Amino acid sequence: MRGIFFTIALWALSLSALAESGYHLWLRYAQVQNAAIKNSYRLFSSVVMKENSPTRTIIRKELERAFIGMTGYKILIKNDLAIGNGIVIGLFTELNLDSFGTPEELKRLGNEGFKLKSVTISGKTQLFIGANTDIGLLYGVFRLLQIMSTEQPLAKLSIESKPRLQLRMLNHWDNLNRTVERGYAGNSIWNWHTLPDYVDDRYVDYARANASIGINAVSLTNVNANATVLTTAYLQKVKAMADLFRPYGIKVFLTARFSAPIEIGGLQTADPLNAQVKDWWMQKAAEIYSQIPDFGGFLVKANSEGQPGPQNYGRNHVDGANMLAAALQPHNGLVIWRAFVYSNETPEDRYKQPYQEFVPLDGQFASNVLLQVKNGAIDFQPREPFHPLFGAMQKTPVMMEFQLTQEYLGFATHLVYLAPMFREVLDADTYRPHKGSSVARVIDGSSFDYKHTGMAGVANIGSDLNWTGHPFAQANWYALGRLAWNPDLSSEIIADEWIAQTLTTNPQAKNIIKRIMLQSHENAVNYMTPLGLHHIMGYGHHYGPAPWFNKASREDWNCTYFHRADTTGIGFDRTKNGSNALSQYAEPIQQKWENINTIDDKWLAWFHHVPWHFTMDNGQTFWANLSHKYQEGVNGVRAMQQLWQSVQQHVNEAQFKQVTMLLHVQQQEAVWWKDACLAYFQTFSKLPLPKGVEPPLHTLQYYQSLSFPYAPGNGH
Ligand code: BDP
Repeated sequence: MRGIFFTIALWALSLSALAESGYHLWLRYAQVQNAAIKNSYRLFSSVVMKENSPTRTIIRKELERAFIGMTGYKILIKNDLAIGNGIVIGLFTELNLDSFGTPEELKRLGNEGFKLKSVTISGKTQLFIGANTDIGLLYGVFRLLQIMSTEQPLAKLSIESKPRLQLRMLNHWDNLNRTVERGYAGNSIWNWHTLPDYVDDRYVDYARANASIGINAVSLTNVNANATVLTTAYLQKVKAMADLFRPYGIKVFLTARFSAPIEIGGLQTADPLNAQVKDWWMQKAAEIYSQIPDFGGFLVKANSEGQPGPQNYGRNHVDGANMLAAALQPHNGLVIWRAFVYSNETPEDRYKQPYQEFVPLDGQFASNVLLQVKNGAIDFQPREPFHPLFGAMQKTPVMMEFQLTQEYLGFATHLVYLAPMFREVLDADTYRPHKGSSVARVIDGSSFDYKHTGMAGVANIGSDLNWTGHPFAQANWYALGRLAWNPDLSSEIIADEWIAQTLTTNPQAKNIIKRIMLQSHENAVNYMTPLGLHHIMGYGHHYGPAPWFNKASREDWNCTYFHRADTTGIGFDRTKNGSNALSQYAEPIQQKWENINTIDDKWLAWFHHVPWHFTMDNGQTFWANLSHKYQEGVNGVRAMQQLWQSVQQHVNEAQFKQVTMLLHVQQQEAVWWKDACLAYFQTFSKLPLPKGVEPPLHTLQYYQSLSFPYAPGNGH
């Protein structure tokens, strides 16, 4: 008896420990705090739905779990509601509700859209959830649960929603040996060794989390690809995952190593124009689709950073992409070709290379090819101007690649909410084809009528109990899904939703946490790379500051290549007098950014070699402004620490403690960044630190002597 009691107690303890760990993400379904709202939810615990598909079983289970968690009530599945309160779930054809809209209007909601509508008859409220497909219903139900976990009333709902982008995708950079390139949250969650027979429950929770925010595509493997995943044995493993993800509306993609025909196919070449190579890919595609009929397609990094590609055979990106596209086309598969290419053989500003490479090829790609473009032209920097390829490819669908894993933003130890950064990029006006054509309009297909649209986030997920290492990094995964669904959503709304579902519904605490989140990105930019500085982090691992670094095997991997500090000033001249990367942007942008007096401060050192004594709008020199920005970054983190202390009673103990410790680390690292960068740049400016800027704690030599051979994320 005592034994049983002990076991139950342990079980209860481990359950609550799991609840406190962040494992449940934004699907925590915590007890509703507002008593009136909670009571009103109980009225909706009768549900009418035919359970005739795996997706509907998922819906029923999710509703059960959520209702128990939020109201303590178990839902009752009924055949009809007569005139009682409750929820009615069904395809539009099943519901046959006139007030939903005309057949044409409903059709326009597509395969993934849904409607939520409350109808009150004789004092009883019925909430209808309708869609054209079961996946639409799943999305509708998740929206309902989001509304409930943010404690809003259900009686007057009238919501219609459909995704603006077709592909809403996570790109895992996970290796088959379970290391994760640029992963800071443990190992890969994919246990390739035990698949396909052992399918970890965690994959289910992963699929639930993705479906709840509309993510419908995942690429499982690193873009620095390993051909082994395309072997028959591994395809069995991929199939097990695809089968699991299917009823959640999630398609699986794989990264295709361009040299796979040689490595696993026994051919002498991977030349895309070679008949045997073409045939090999045709057969491979057929094999994949025989196992996974809805396989999404291939994500390809070619001829970039040592990855093989068509250029190894004197062919171009079109030759490579179209060869794969031809193999996938009979099965409706897609090729997602990455535009992150640069070569050090070309003595050209790295900024300019992707545009130079791809713009001449516009119009030549097959109709099932998308070009995946990083938000900026260099590489996921803390803040980067939008990539000039957005708006420049009118005939080739361009999709967005954001990085959720914080490779350049403090790993998983810094609290950096990325939605404001994503917004800044999405809102940027490309002026192509005309003013008002924001990056969001380009990627949602409205500027150039793209056939395919999408947004991908490089995942920040690992085997850590809370998935993302930093509890707040979950918000970046969440934001990616929400913005891919609706690229116009504000950072504030996304933060509101996430906080209420994940941390607390207390209004004051929510506001404080939101303040922390909304200022966090600006703070990080300030203490790392203010006023347009970029790529001055540690070599290889990218941990911490190393602006002095100049020993890389290629010039454009050196920090000194990017900041170019000398006694006259600092920054990369990309104007007409310099590399002229600005010429790749539309005329109005060129004009504004070409002039050091009209360019936004935040882009200064991206495009100008700014004299140390240059007078800025506030009347102070660039050096003084730079120094103050670094200090502002540090002060900002200290402010976040204080704000966090004030919410202690409203968040769970374990996460409170975790974030407190992480903010402490962040504060110390912010000081390190400020001190190391200012100490180093001062050797060029030869100017004193202005008043209000704390002097460095150590000498420059000390910062230069630090080394981190085991910094995480190198993926080896
Ligand atoms: C860089 C990363 C590298 C990736 C590369 C990519 O440092 O690990 O392989 O991006 O996107 O930022 O391919």
